[in-house]
Amino acid sequence: MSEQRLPPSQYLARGWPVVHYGPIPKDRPELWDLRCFGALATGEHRRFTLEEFAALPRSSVRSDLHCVTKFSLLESEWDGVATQTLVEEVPPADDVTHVMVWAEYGYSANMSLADFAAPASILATHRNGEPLTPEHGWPLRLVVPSLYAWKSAKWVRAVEYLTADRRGFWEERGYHNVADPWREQRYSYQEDAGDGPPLR
Ligand SMILES: Nc1nc2c(c(=O)[nH]1)N[C@H]1C(S)=C(S)[C@@H](COP(=O)(O)O)O[C@H]1N2
Ligand SMILES: [Mo]
Repeated sequence: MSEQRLPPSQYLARGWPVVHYGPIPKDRPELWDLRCFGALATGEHRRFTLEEFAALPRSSVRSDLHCVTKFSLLESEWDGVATQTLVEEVPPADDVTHVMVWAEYGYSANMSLADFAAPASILATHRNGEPLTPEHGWPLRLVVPSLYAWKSAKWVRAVEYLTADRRGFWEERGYHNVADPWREQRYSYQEDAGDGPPLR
């Protein structure tokens, strides 16, 4: 059962490992906001306070996280705001192809708009009924199960709509621009033409 949900070379995590680069941000709800910028249909930026974000329609999905270091966390129940809901609330311009998700301290991850807004993708506040803990991304983290988990940014603060793809934090530092775990797209040297913008 679970075996079929494990992409090649992945193993089942014991518990829920904590993986990130840099410090865990302080929880400062009064300063928190989520910004949407870049190529919006309206041409105007949008900003949600914690309260405004909490008023958006909520969803729940069951999905997996696959870390490029080879552990996978299977079948979590994530609650939050579906990325589809955000995209409906804040429509991108017609020529948007990708998004850059921004987190605290300048962490970023790029992905296609299709992966970002896929039905299984969610901006999560809870896992298995429990609020996220600070080390897992409280107050808001992305979960995009179709891509390696470095794309599932914790401590999300902004979503930028892009009309051309641009590399995020790890995608500039040797990791694969697309990062499909089922195709083991781990490193940038595996990229084919068209998988991403040129590396500098
Ligand atoms: N802001 C931020 N988000 C991040 C990371 C990070 O370094 N910074 N690491 C990513 C990586 S590599 C993984 S595997 C997952 C791990 O999520 P977890 O700690 O909740 O298991 O978070 C991702 N999100
Ligand atoms: Mo990871």
